[in-house]
Amino acid sequence: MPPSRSLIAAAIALGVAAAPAALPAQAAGSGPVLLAQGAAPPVASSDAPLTRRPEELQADPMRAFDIDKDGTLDLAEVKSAAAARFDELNPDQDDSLDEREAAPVLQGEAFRQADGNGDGKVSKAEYLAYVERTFLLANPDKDGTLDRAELNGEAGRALMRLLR
Ligand SMILES: [Ca+2]
Ligand SMILES: [Ca+2]
Ligand SMILES: [Ca+2]
Repeated sequence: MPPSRSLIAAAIALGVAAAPAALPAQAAGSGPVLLAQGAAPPVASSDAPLTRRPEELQADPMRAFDIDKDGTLDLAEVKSAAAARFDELNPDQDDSLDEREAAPVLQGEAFRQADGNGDGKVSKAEYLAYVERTFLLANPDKDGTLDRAELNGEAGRALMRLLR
């Protein structure tokens, strides 16, 4: 199995489950990141998507990325998946993708559109901004979520190619 798929699943699972679990590891006040999580309940939801499998990503991206399981993808869910995909494509962690690194998700004109400042690299912020623009194109009814019909439209399919 390609390691990339398990990375996505792990990143999504971490996003859901890691914050409450991390709290007891350090005393309160030890850092701004943990402080921001201070209001989280001590017990993590039992609904963490630990059973998500790589095949699921291929077969049903809705189920794979729909963290709150409401049957639609909202912008936060899409950006969470996009951030995980970006990290996966950026093993040197220099916060930007050159054209070669970005090739699995952005080619040619799409790469140039995503490269907002035209420096020949796509930063994580630029990638997430491009993902957000694509999300808005895929959501013509402007209700804040993408349903299955919208995901199957042209812009919806383009958006899914940015996430996996
Ligand atoms: Ca959802
Ligand atoms: Ca750039
Ligand atoms: Ca919609």
